Amino acid sequence: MQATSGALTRQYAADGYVVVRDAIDPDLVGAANTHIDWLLDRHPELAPEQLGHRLCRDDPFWIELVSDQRLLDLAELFVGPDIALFATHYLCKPPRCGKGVEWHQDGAFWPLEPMNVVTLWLALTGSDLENGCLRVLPGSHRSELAQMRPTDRDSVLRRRIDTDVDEDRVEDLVMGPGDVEVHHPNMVHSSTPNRSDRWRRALTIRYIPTSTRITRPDEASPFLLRGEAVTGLNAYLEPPPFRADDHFRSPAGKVGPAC
Ligand SMILES: O=C(O)CCC(=O)C(=O)O
Repeated sequence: MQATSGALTRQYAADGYVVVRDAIDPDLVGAANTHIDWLLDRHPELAPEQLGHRLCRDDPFWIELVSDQRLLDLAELFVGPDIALFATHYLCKPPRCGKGVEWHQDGAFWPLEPMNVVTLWLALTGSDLENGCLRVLPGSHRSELAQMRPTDRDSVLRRRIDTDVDEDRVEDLVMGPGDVEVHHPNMVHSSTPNRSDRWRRALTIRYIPTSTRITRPDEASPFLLRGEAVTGLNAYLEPPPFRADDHFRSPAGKVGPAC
């Protein structure tokens, strides 16, 4: 049985993250995986870890995906009813060579005022320690944003927080496709490289309440997804119209414009 919304927000407040099992159905997970394959074909110049949010600005399927009502209902528990997209990335780790992500707090990178934002991390394959699961430090969201320092590790970020992480307190989040992890911008987290023969794929979605100002709009992909905008605060993009020759069409027909 799914946890109630009260249980989810209580665990988030206590730990800085919470996992919701089977939030998204296998058809939509399958469609997102086919979308990733399509993107990788069209963008051989991009590493699978770096299918970044600028691509979503002209991708109707991607905007439909992050507008899924189940995801927005979850986001609403943490940011309220007026919800905008700030950014979204597919972070995919190929078998054997997929890179890890060093310890960090997301808020250290983001041009948001105030830092009121929530991440939904949607698992699109299984993830475990061998293929590159998320690792989190429960309760670390109560600490301030720490300084970052460069690292010479071959990781997605090439920077890490400049404080020690107590490995004894770390939780490794083993997740199945369709599970969603929700996390706070100050929560310290990382992920392992992929040492397995399997892909590890996930979609990160950063949702803000419309009362959060994006201070450097060129670093964002702002779309109003639910509720009302605050006048004069952020300039939202129009949802891209579907063009059959240019855009991905969901094979399952579950998401995306009708033919
Ligand atoms: O997907 C990963 O491996 C890391 C994701 C992450 O660091 C994030 O969502 O902030």
